[in-house]
Amino acid sequence: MRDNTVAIDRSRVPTALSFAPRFNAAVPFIDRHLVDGRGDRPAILTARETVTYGALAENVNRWGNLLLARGIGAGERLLMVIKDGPEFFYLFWGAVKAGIIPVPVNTLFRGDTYAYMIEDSGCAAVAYSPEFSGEVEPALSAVLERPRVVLALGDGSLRPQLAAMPHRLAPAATRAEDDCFWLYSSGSTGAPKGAVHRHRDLVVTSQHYGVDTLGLRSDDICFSEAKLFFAYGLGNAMSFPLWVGGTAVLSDARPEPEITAALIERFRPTLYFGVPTLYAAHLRSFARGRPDFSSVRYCVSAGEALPAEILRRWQEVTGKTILDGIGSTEALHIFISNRPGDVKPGSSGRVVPGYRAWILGENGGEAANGTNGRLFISGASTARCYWNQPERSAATMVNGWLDTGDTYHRDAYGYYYYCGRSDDMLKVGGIWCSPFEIEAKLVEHPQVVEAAVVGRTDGDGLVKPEAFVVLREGAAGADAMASELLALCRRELAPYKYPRWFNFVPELPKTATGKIQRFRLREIGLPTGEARAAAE
Ligand code: 3UK
Repeated sequence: MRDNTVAIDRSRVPTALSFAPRFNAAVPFIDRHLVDGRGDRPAILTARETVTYGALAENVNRWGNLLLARGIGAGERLLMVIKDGPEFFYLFWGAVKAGIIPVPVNTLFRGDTYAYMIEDSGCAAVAYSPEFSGEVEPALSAVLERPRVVLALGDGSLRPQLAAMPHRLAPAATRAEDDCFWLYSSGSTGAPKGAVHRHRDLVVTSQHYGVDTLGLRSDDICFSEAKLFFAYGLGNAMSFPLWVGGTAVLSDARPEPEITAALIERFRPTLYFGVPTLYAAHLRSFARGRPDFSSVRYCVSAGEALPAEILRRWQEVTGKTILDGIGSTEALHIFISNRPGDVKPGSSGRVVPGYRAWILGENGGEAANGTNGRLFISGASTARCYWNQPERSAATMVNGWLDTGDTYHRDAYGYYYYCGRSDDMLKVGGIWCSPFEIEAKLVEHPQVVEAAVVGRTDGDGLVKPEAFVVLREGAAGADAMASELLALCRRELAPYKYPRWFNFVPELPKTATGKIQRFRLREIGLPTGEARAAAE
């Protein structure tokens, strides 16, 4: 095999992939399209510009050269707090091509989380979009060791430097197994963990899920409401379209039904990627006018379970189906999924080619069909480890299997059914939300003695945080306290993490050893006669 090629063996099922001894992912995802004569085709569409594959490749080279010229070495990390747009692609692929490790992070985080990530990753460089300077700049001042290079995008100061950079760049001599990029994943306790992904992981997800499962083609236009910093969005709107020579629609606007509708009507995507909370929001907005979804071939949902009722209503109103699939940051993308012509409402679907799934039962062996257990998966896209976390890596990545932390059962036909998490973590709008983080924020209020947060299902069948709070004697009334606590959470936590309901209770249910029994709060709900206030 020549350098930098991927061979796809279709004579075997599931599809087998093999890589040349030297392999840099920027070659098949970016440079290959020029060799294939696709230089004039659109790679990216935004409200402001169209970027062709030719322009993309040139910009990737200039940005990669800029990173090298600033002294960032191969294997060093570049933390990216970057909004969705062409620059995200240029930085990500410029780094990858130069052998530098891009670490795109959630742009909704607060300064303290960025400070943690700068220190944890030991990144040599931080790049950020101007919108996030209010959180990133204080983080840069707070860290023990300031990264050597700081790239503030957006003020135009980089433009002359970029223009002066060579428009050619030889790909760093990496292997398919080498570290390529990281994505941070949140856990139930403690700080986020950097999941270390390899060059090959992007190929595996794009081929096995993008092509073999979704049937992606070069005339597809992909629009993802999940942003690029999520593993879900990174595949949907970057690696998948780039793998097939298709087109990505990028927008830095908030994911809101009216804004999305306008983008869909303007760019006419053929694949639409959302999360259940957004499908529910769209359905509500249809009362005010229905967008034209006629260009869309398939809608995809992930991040949290898609309630069968939302799928049913969506099919009824739009005539389009939604393919629900479960993925994770550690697996990089979706490994169990419904597929075109094979949709089982209320199920996550069947195992994606290239992956294996295994449900650990209570007896320590494989769970029988219909019996709940803990879902493990294996496949060639799973993270090598968590950065600097040997214990947590060993606990999660076991003999080539990844512990998803999800409770699942499967039926006799191979369909998998989600039955909740095996820890206390919540998925809110498809994004991780730790109850402990919200509790810690609530107890910062001087009138709060203690607090517990659990997930409660709303009218759409989707989980949102609910708080149970014990107040000091003499504290203000329930409504006043609810609005104060709500303001505190909205001000100091990521925007989706505030409790939607507050319950004020005289005490929290605890075990003999003093541990809060969250399961009892979930099961019994609000003890009668206690004060309750809705935050919305
Ligand atoms: C939950 C689901 C039920 C589940 C992701 C697609 O969500 C993604 O990654 P995260 O690391 O979270 C992983 C966890 O989220 N989950 C995701 N999808 C579903 N639960 N049904 C679903 N369809 O708890 C899982 O362990 O944020 C999704 C592609 C890439 C991703 N990273």
